[in-house]
Amino acid sequence: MTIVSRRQMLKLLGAGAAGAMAVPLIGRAQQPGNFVNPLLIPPVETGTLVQEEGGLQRRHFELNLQKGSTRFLPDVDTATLGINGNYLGPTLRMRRGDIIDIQVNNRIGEESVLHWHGLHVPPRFDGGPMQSIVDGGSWNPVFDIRQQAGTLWYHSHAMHNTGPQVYRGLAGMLIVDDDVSDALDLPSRYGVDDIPLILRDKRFDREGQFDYKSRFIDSMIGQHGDVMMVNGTIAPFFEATTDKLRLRLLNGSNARMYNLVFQDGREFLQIASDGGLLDKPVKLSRLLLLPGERAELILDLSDGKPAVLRSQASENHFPVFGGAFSQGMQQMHSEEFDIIEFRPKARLERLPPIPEKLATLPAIDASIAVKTRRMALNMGYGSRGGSSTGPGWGLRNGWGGGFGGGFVGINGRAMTMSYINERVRLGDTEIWEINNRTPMIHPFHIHGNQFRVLDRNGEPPPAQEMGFKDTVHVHGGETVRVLVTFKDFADDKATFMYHCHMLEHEDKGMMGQFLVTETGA
Ligand SMILES: [Cu+2]
Repeated sequence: MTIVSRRQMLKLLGAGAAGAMAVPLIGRAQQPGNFVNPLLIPPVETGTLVQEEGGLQRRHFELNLQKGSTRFLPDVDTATLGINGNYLGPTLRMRRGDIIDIQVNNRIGEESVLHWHGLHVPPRFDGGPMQSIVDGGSWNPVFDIRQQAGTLWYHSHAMHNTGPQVYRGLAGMLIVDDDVSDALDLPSRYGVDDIPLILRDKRFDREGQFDYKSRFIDSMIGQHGDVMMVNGTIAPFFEATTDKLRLRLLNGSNARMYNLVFQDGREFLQIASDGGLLDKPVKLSRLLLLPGERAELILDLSDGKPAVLRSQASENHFPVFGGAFSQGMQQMHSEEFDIIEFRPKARLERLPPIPEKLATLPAIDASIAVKTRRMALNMGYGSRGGSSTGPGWGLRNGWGGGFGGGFVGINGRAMTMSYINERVRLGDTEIWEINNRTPMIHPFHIHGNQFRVLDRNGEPPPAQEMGFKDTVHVHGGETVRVLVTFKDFADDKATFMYHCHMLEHEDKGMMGQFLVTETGA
């Protein structure tokens, strides 16, 4: 998958010159594994408190979507987008009970909008494509925080243009705090023992600029890059001063999945999923994280040895078939690469043990569901077999028929702004049955409300999927059922979205919109 060859990249990097950096490329058999750059920690933005009449106070944020340039590679400035900066955005920090107002100013030269991924907010303030902000315009959502502490994020949700904008940098982390999590004695010093990790893969062209979707395969399996970054840092390391680290992982990649392990096979604890703390820590040695998903992990460094986080090959649940699409999928599942090294200092501060009880989550009770709504994920593919050799893509390469028109959708429809796919009654609990009728894995995201996973192909989900989630991965051919309650916010006009979080699929139409109304009609 390497477009810039190693030789070209080294040339670009001025190999031989003093201070030249070896860029570890994904997809190479041997990773250099030399982590040379200190991990950048995004700045925190807590907003400013504004007093209102009646003793209420608001937390006011000002977010500027802007153009910039960033030096990822030595001696090359890459054109990027950022929020209050050149690339990515600050970590927004808010508290349960806060009244939030956010002034979003769009100055990027094209329409955009910010979506608060995982926040339970009214649809008109959710930042879907309906709230699109023209270039030079502003948008001012106001909402209060009604959910438990957790690691969320925010990103562009521009119609047909989310992939390119997020790729260039319109994304950031959003942390919700509350009294329950504060009382737990978890590592919580941001940038010291509580570390944001935004995982993104990039591909550069020969001029050192982002190379987006230059190949047909990029729209099929989604945009994959060959340079791994964390918080915009290539080949990063983090020097730990404590014997435990809380890692807030966000898969902020357009399409790449991570099958996370530590190189030495060490176990770790998962303490939170998308929507916040689990009821108790889950011990794992491997974690699959798809685009849009988050996980909070506890890494134990008390042995004083460095720990390297890497992505391992993952199981492809769909049989191999002929053609370029299948080949791309196999590559997606087989790539292995290093992500970041955690380097313990000689003397480590000892932190208290991780509590055995974390949050008290409501029981998962499917019997209160009033209906089951079916969501079939579709891609037009494979109507004709064929050889994977020969020039070009298309019929002869087995990705023919349906994909000739590039169809990607849900329940046989590609998203259009003028069509409301589903109508839900306020307060109802429903089962959404997500049936993946494609050969590839997709992360399915529902806006507005956190959900619980009921089962995968009829089997109970693993413990780490038993907490609150807003994005769930569904393997090729698999059926996943989730339980979701549509609380608090009805609106006759503004819709919520549901979609695949592989952004190239979302942009092509693997998305739909639903209204929540008082009557459900
Ligand atoms: Cu998808």
